Amino acid sequence: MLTTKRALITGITGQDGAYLAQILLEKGYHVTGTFRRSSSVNFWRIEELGIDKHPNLALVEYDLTDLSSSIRLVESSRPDEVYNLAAQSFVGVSFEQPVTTASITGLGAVHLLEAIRIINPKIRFYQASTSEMFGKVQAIPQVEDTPFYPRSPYGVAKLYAHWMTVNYRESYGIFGSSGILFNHESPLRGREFVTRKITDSVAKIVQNKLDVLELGNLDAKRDWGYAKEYVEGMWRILQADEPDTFVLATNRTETVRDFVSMAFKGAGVAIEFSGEGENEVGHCARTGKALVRVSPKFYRPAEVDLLIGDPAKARRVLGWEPKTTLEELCQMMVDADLRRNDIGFSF
Ligand code: NDP
Ligand code: GDR
Repeated sequence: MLTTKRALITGITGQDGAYLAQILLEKGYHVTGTFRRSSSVNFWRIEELGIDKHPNLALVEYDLTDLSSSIRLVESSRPDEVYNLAAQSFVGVSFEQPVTTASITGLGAVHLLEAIRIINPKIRFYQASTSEMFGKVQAIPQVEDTPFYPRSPYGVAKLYAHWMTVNYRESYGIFGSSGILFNHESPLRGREFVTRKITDSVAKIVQNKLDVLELGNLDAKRDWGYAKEYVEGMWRILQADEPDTFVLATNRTETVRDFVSMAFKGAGVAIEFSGEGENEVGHCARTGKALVRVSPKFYRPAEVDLLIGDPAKARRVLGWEPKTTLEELCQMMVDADLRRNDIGFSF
């Protein structure tokens, strides 16, 4: 049975916004998705998913940093559910633009919470919280009540938005829920993030369009899942009986180095690593050619060394669990990038 509900998604031009719009449209929702004004707005993700011209999808220009626009947006789109996915979401950039990051990623959420409080406190609100809030981890694995210790301006901004969501829940009875999502990837991931940078570069290397993949910290460990499954989790979080906070993760962690090996393997190349730190090199096992190098320009002033989340609460309360393995996810991304690079796809 299709729903007649209305949803507002901020950040529909991003990875999660595109997948979430797709699954909500499939469920019958009327979806308003926001994009930012720029000289050339890029809708490649919703185009690739084939939903850009869906009759139940309205695309609206919006900037999260503006309170009055937030009020007007919530008023005009009349949502039952708001999914706040818009953010300056790149951790590396947040060190260079801490104030912009605070304004978009932190304060932006409060603009929407205020709009909901003023216009219709019955609207359900989803905040895209992050495992980056655990930062320098205080327990392994991380769960909903593991103490936070963010390690970047992005993590700090997200923690502010997270607590404001809890605060509006407790102060005004707003159905404000927070998903603490661990890294989730897909063929729609931005190329600045490490997994997609790797799969895109691997595709270019095997097609002789790139010599070497340059990366930063290969020792960082992440809990990587498949984005399409995580946006389904966001929806479930807003269908729960009570507003709450949930961890979505796979409970498996691997290093960046492991992901590099997996991606090359997916393209038929075996890689061997030698050396340490800045001198570490990944060679083709067959030819000996250096295909991966470390460049300190990709190091961060403070690093999150290890993330691994236990999604037991989401499994118990929401019936949510990840299904796609990291090997399957990596292969899906490599295959998509091989295909795109082959046909000269322009993003
Ligand atoms: P993306 O970076 O792919 O998408 C972010 C979206 O926010 C884009 O549509 C972007 O628009 C939009 N945006 C940026 N600044 C503004 C602004 N000032 N006003 C309005 N919109 C803006 O992120 P993801 O899809 O990967 O992530 C979705 C959310 O989930 C983010 O909040 C992220 O921080 C969070 N998150 C992501 C995780 C992940 O692993 N992917 C894990 C945990 C949390 P534009 O295209 O114009 O830049
Ligand atoms: P992250 O993702 O910071 O976890 O944030 P990212 O893919 O950028 O980095 C993961 C780890 O890889 C290391 N790394 C590199 N990272 C990038 N981007 N480029 C490199 O060349 C490189 N080399 C090594 C990083 O140092 C890091 O340890 C993502 C974002 O989606 C956030 O918005 C989200 O909240 C978190 O995931 C959960």
